[in-house]
Amino acid sequence: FIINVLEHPTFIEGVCDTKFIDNHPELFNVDGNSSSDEVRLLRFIGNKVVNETLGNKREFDNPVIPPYDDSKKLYGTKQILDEKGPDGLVQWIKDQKQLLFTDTTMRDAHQSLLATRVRSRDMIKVAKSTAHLGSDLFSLEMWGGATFDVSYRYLKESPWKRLEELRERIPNILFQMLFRGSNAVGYKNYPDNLIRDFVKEASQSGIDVFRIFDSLNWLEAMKVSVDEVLKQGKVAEVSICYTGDILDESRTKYNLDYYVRKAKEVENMGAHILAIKDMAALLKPAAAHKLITALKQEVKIPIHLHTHDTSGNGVATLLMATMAGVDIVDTAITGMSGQTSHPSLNSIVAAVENTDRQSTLDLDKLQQLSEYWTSVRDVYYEFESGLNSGTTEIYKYEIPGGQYSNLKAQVESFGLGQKFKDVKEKYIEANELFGDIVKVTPSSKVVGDMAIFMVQNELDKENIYEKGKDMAYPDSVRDFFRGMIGQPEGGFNEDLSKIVLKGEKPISVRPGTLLEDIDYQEIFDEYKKSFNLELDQKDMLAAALYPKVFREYVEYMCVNDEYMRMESDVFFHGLRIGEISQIELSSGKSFMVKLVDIGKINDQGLRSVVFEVDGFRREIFVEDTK
Ligand code: 3PY
Ligand code: ZN
Repeated sequence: FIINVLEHPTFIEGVCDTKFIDNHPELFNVDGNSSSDEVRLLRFIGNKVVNETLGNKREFDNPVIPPYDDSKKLYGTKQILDEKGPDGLVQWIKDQKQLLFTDTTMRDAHQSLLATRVRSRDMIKVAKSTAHLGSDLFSLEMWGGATFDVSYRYLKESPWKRLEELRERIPNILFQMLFRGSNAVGYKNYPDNLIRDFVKEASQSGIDVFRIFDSLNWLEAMKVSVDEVLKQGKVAEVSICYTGDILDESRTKYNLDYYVRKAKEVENMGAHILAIKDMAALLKPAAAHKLITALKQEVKIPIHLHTHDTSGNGVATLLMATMAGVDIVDTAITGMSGQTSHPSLNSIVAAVENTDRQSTLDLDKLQQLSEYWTSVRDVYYEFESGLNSGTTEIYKYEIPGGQYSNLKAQVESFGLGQKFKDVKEKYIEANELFGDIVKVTPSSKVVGDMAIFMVQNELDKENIYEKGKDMAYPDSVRDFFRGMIGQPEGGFNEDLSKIVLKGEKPISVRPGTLLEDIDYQEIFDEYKKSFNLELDQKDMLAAALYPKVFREYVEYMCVNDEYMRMESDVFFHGLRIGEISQIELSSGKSFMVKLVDIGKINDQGLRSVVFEVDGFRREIFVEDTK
């Protein structure tokens, strides 16, 4: 008989230490003298097998790690930064005629295609090949955005380890992260000491280029992060989020003048690079040409363009921007490109061949990297969006790609699944009610929550002031009107603010100035007391950013091992009957595991799962929760 570990009284009290399993052998019913890490491993695989695949795991190709010449000395943009500093790097960028490339495969590409689920294992395996075959890349975007949250929440691995392990294997290419300004790598404003300490720790662990944005393009909110990046001697790449359509003369709020004005402000802030962040793929090709042409005339710092390929126009947008003189473009390796991801790196490299913007990247080498990623991607098939083609619907709704699938799930969770189209229409109306705001994490959530609320309560932009005046609005909407997300361009809709806030006074200063500093000692003491763990600075930052997620991660680690070295097909799908896998634990210990048999469900709701571990038969019983 097996007790569910999560229901064990000691566990519920949250007073387990990392030796929980060793102290509670009664929780497991394993024949033979298995060690506790072996038991944990078999339970992990047994659970996948019983509750997810029932032995019907698909066959996957073994991703081929592209070969490289190990004797070749690596030299790249990272050395330029380390030797010449950020200003020297900026000068080097300006001296280049060639178009420079960022590869987003390890961050935004999988955030946009596979719900951010790509594990460190798959990145680390190809890291050395990437260093050699992609040595002429400007940067690798491999951290930040949602990767931090998802690593702890779903992958049960430390994002800090990912950073360190990749850095060790890729010493020559700049590492770039997406930093949400005052929201760091989270969804709300954090105290200034947390922002500064995070930037410091990330710099020391290997991040070189910080792409900083604010979800309302409110530059005030980015000042602390920019200041800290400059202090750390790293590259401050400050973003302006693109919204609207500068080609549409009837839309006067976010027109060319707006972007030029913002770009000049960014330059005056001391940014090294200006990023145009087109997170919702709204920048049409002709608009890109017009925008980049104007910006190149008005600002001296290099320009880095980020767009997505959701509409199918992404390649054209990047090429038009290239013709207008953009310095650096964001792309993803072909196998991880297109649709909600980014335009293909390989395609743009091919497109600029034999032009004055020709790149020194080698297409044959990029092809090998692409084949690796195509095989890896297959293992993550469950996380694919299911879209088979691009869509121009995004121009109408302006919903960022990352939000689209989340919003659909959110709408379904409210039992409004059949009303998704209505919610999308209300998204447009909610945005208008807010005075047309920039929509990206977290401001996009405010608009999404409002759209759902309007559908639920049959509100529209006319009747809301009367019908909606006594209603309680979603937390995110109230936070927005309280000024906790920042100040939108053109201010708030005062009439709407009154009915949402019901007398509460909004703030007009940066929320960070009102928040108390994080007390690290308090976090340290809490984890020491609850788990007998002594957190280091990186862990404390994670605990401060995501108190609940990080605590759950630690609780999970009390009863499970970290499987960063387990192959992803085993991590997600377990084993097929007869399949053998060599599984290495983080401790360095390794087991040869074969799945022999899965038994029928017994009257206690358990199934027996028979393995062979290093040649010895092992049987465990797993609760069938399906
Ligand atoms: C993020 O904030 O994670 C984004 O990718 C926004 O575009
Ligand atoms: Zn993006």
